[in-house]
Amino acid sequence: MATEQSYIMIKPDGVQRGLVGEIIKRFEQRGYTLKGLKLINVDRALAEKHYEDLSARPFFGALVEYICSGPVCAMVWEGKNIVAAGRTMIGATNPQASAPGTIRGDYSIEVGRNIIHGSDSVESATREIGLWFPEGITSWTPVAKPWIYE
Ligand code: 3AN
Repeated sequence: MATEQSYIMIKPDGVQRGLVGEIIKRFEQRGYTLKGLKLINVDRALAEKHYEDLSARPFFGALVEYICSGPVCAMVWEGKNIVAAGRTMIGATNPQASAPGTIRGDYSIEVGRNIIHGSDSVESATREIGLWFPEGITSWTPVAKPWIYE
């Protein structure tokens, strides 16, 4: 099985609202493997680099301010189809369009406070993991793997 990884980040509003445990629980219980985890204050340069594709959008300044406004929980999750499946678990960008049962659909109301980020493609995931975890991630294989994958 090709292992896929995604960069998942709980944004400052998710951390401040005490949703770190709930969000980690959802990915763990689904069967995905946590490969990187840290709580960090984000500097402007890193936030701007992460969101560079959105630099021409009118909300870019507010978005960078928001990401730098408090600690974020930066994570790498691994498993089959984690990029697309992670996006499904997270829900639509605008929480008003996020289905109940998704993270955004259950815990957020506004697009500018949508509590979590997930890579939107395998290529973005590779770029984002390199950006947020330049020190590398942890190599391990969970013993439960044969009970999650056939
Ligand atoms: P997603 O996070 O679902 O991949 P993107 O990459 O289009 O969505 O947007 C990145 C982030 O920019 C969103 N998570 C949200 O915080 C913010 N954002 C996107 N669209 C808007 C908007 N119309 N107004 C304010 N913030 C926005």
